[in-house]
Amino acid sequence: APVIRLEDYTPPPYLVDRVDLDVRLEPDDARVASRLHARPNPDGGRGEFFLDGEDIELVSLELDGVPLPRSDYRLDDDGLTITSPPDRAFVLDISTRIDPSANTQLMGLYRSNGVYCTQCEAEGFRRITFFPDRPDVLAVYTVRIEARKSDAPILLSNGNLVETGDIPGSDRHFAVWHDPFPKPSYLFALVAGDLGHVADTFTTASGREVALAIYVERGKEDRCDYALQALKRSMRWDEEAFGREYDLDVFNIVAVSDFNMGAMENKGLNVFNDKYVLASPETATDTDYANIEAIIAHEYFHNWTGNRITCRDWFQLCLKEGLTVFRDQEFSSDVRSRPVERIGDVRTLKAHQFVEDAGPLAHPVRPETYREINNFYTATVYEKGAELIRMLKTLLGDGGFRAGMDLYFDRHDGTAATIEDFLACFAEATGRDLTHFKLWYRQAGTPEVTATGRYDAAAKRYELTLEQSCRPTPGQPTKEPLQIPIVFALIGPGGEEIEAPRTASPNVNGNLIELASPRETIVFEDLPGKPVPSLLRGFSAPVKLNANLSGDDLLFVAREDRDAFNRWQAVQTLATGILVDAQAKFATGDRPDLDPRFVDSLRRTAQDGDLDPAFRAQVLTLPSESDIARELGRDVDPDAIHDAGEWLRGLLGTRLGGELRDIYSRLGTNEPYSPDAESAGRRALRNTAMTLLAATGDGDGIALVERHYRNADNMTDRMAGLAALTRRPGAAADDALADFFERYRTDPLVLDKWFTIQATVPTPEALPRIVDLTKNPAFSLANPNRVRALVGAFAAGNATQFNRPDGAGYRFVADIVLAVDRANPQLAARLLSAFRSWRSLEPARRAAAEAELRRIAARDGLSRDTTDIVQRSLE
Ligand code: DPP
Ligand code: ZN
Repeated sequence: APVIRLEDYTPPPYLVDRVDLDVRLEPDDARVASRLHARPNPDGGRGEFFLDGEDIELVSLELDGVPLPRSDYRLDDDGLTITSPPDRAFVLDISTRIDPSANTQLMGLYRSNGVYCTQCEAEGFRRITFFPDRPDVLAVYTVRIEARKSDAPILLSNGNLVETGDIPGSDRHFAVWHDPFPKPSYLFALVAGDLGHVADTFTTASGREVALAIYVERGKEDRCDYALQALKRSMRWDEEAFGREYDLDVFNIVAVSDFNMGAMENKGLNVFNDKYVLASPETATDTDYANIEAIIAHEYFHNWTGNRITCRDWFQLCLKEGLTVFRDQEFSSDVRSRPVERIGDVRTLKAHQFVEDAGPLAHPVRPETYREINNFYTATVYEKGAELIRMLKTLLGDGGFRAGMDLYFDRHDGTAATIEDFLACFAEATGRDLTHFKLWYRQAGTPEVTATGRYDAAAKRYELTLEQSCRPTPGQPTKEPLQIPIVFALIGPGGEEIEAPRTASPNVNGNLIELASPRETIVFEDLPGKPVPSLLRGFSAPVKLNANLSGDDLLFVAREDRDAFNRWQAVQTLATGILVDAQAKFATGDRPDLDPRFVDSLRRTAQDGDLDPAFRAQVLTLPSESDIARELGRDVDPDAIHDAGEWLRGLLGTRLGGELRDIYSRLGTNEPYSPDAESAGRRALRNTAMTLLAATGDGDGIALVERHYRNADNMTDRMAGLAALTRRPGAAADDALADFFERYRTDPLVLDKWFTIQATVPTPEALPRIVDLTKNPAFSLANPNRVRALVGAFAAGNATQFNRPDGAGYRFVADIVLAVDRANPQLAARLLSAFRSWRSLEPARRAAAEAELRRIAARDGLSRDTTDIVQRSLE
């Protein structure tokens, strides 16, 4: 596949102002008549008019009502070229035939459980009709859908419904939808089928009433309420936090069971993976509820950041995604607990984005080349993209940030914009020069910041030296220093914050240090005593900080810092140090020991009733195996890391046994389940306590977990119990798994949890069992959720077994990648990216992983998606 380069961007030679679609649906024969009102682009070059088209059959083609002679166009695998279009406005009538049932890629128009639906981002519209399928061609769409009433009583598309009717003398009917807002083709959507729905209304700040509905497969209507309420909260929040109102008369959401992504923000018709809509206390965990709320919000927020203002080209993907992730994170922080959200977001960032940045798939937030855009819906574009917006806000302040956003909405509404356009709004609104900041978009890799402090007691002076560096990433051997906002405080010996410490440094502004050079020393004067620095508060920049704090200082920060994030971070840093040492000992057969002061620190947090239970749960949750692997960075031995984690959890379960039992019994409740953040926080703390008690492996702990599983009256508790029981294979685990299957055997989304639990059992029994599960009738390689629940969870969440020393884990995942690739390349490529850390493994595993990557690379007929990932992984 050719490399596509940002620097090669040219404006489209022809624009399309209006698209009239007429879609007639049959399960394996859909006819699409498309009328394009096109004209030469005054800002574009002249010449041929290229319309993308893929896997579709051209039935007829007319220009201004006259069939176009064969000599006036070319047809090839990529699309249709009109060789000499008129030099004035013209109308193209294109009719095509497609087979929705044969579409296993889940891009374009396909059928999912008997429901017709579409997915057009990034390049799916070309699988429906011939069109200049690029985001800088914005058109107003009118869509007529026709289908058999029995097959598809519900007919939906973007915008507002303008007409419905029956086709006389047949069992067919139609609906016409009109979307007045110009949009790129990737935001087109159509859904048709026999769907149930729930409805509500929302009145906007200016008093307009919007009809809301969520459509689902029949029988699932009673699981939509939480999503519907979350939608209303999102709509209100965007008015309050960003001054953005909804703009159509209707807002529809559809949940389908076969979907490559989480959800899709099509204008007025969001299409969701059912996993991120459907919830009831019996079927969804607290985490599911939180994800539903965040993703409903995310897709809704795209209405302004993505739809009203879209991207000029796919290199600008972060323009909508990073910004919209930032917006959904802020929403969740406002409706839940801000520090707990931040901790969760940072955990996610480090677990996915830092790992991506450290391996062969590293790329800038705004990539400058790609071969397959589907492979750039990444943690870097999304999560690091959101961190860049957060830094911008930190640097400009709340007022400056809001002024820049207002200018952006004002100036670019209705257009396809770039990162340059976006940053120019903030520069203009605040008078700040953002030239240096822009490097964050161009330079890949996780910067490392090292801090060294020196206190001169006689002079009452504290010198803080900050250094930054960044390792090479593919295509970027040398790195330039970045502008890094470090929110900080100096904490005095009694735990008090030293207000506005005196410094002559021009790079300190209140509680913010702006580090812009490779090395900077900041001198603080007139201090009351030796301070402990609290740096990178709230994780103010996506960097790896080495604060060089002693164990005593970290314990002090864990206890005294007013910044909750840094209290949590101090405990994580201590735990990471303990686990890194312990895994080295386990690797050589030694026994580690544990500093009792660390245990005391956790005990204090566990018992502190003034703290939010959700926060206490976060503090008691140790760094994951992948956190430790990332910390080590090379010659990783996943078994040693696992042993270290088991040892530490078991020891904490024993040493904190009394406190944990106390938490467990005190937080038990007879109240009916409620998914709100506070109730969820109490369950999180109680389940964390239970998990630590189970880790001791003693009879009492196991008995407690068995009771916990059996008595659970909601999915959060039941899953926590099942997860704890299945860590150790045996009769108790098998009984619980059999019980769980019987309870939920008819519910695919819940069975996904059952697949995932078994995929992540950290013992050698896991792999043969997973191979067996691929033959279970409830499993299907055709359904992305099933594949991710079993194979994806194994590859990404079972470090010891995926990385089995005999290479069998790699072989299994590679086999599945190859089996899935022909039918669904996006899914295959996504699974394959689980190999991205292969170079950091110890030599034997490294060789075994490489052999599987090479086996995939050698396969004929590999998709572009998978070829791109495998080649970059091996480079
Ligand atoms: N649907 C995906 C998202 O919302 C891609 N736009 O992030
Ligand atoms: Zn998005």
